Amino acid sequence: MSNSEFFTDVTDQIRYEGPGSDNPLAFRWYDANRVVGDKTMAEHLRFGVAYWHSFASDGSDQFGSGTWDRPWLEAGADPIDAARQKMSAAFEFFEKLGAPYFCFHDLDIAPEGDTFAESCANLDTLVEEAAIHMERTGVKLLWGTANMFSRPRFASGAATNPDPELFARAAAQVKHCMDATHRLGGANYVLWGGREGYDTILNTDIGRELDQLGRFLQMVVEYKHQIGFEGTILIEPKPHEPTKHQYDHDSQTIAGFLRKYDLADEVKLNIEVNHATLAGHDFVHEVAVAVDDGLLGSIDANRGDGRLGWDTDQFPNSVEEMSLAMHEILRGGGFATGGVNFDAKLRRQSIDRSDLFHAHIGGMDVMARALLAAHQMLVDGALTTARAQRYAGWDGELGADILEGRVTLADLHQRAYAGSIDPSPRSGRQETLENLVNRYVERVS
Ligand code: XLS
Ligand code: NI
Ligand code: NI
Repeated sequence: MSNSEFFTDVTDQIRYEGPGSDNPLAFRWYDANRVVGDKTMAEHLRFGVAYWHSFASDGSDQFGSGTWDRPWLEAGADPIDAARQKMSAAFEFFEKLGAPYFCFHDLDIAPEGDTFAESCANLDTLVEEAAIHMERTGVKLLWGTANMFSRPRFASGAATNPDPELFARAAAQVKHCMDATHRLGGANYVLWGGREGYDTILNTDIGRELDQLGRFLQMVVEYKHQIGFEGTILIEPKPHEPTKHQYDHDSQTIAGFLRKYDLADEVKLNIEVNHATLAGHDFVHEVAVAVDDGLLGSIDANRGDGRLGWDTDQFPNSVEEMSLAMHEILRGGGFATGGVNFDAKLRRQSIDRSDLFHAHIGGMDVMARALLAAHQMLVDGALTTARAQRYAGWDGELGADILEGRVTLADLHQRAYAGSIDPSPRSGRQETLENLVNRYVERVS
């Protein structure tokens, strides 16, 4: 272990001790090398720590200033020195946690300069620093992304801005951030359209804005091929917040958008739990839609709060919720370039540096346990067999005749009229299946 400068309460790497352990600084379920099916837990889950909430934030909210103990964020330091300190702290954390990946926004790792050129130079400096840390620790990059929502210039959006000068500025920033991600061997590049939407329809031309967004994404894909970046381009759905309406509303909306702009073979989704909640969906719905449409890329594992209507980004703690999502992910063949990142933040009152460890250990254990339950459900066909039986008729003659266009409305009318159709209903067995899922969640070991 290299210099233990910041997280002195954690002296060693977090280890797996098993479900019987009472050690709060040990994994009870995440056993990186345990084989589940055809891969290890580490290979299935591909955990990534999100730089911004964990290292670039200080616990401030709309009503109050920072509360967390983060010496690398203290005011007054030279911005590049401070960014280097922050990076040392981050890599110390990744290494002690045993996280194989991290992910970042450009502005999380490097300070903005007075000009765009200066910002680029700052990013380049910190990217080279990151490359050294990555080499030393073996930690890899799950994805990079550009922050095009915090600064005043992007108040009216980036790609969907009414002014093409702002589109150009955003394009330049994404180009540079893609270069950085490529340089660091990133497995994916993410676009979350934080302000790609609108606050009021009174001043908004939706048709134009969607065409702009489509062209922006085409440029991103073209550039990816130009530089030979082999990672996946991912869009992260979110229905609103910060804008009132965001175009990347949910998985199904993005699927339609990608087809309209001829991007469906090039772009996949980074699906976040809390964003599904905001869209009025269960997380498993968002994942299942993506899996069935061949669009699953990666996930941001967090959760909302049932009483609060905003993106609270808490660390995941429901094994049941995550088991259902992992079941769909495994059904689709698991992650390819994607993984599980914790786009999750501590509560404002969790002020100790070591709270970051407890949060990630808990989240990783929840995901590991969910993986075990999901894998067993899939192996046993607990849900897939029930589904197959429920739709079995569609594999028969009538189903095939309908789907393959061999019968018309009038033909079906004639068959029903002649009494050769059996429309008697069958149970959907929801409660039986809920009990079954609960048994898998209870019994993992
Ligand atoms: C915000 C988003 C953001 C993205 C990356 O709600 O979740 O954190 O994951 O820009
Ligand atoms: Ni979010
Ligand atoms: Ni996110």
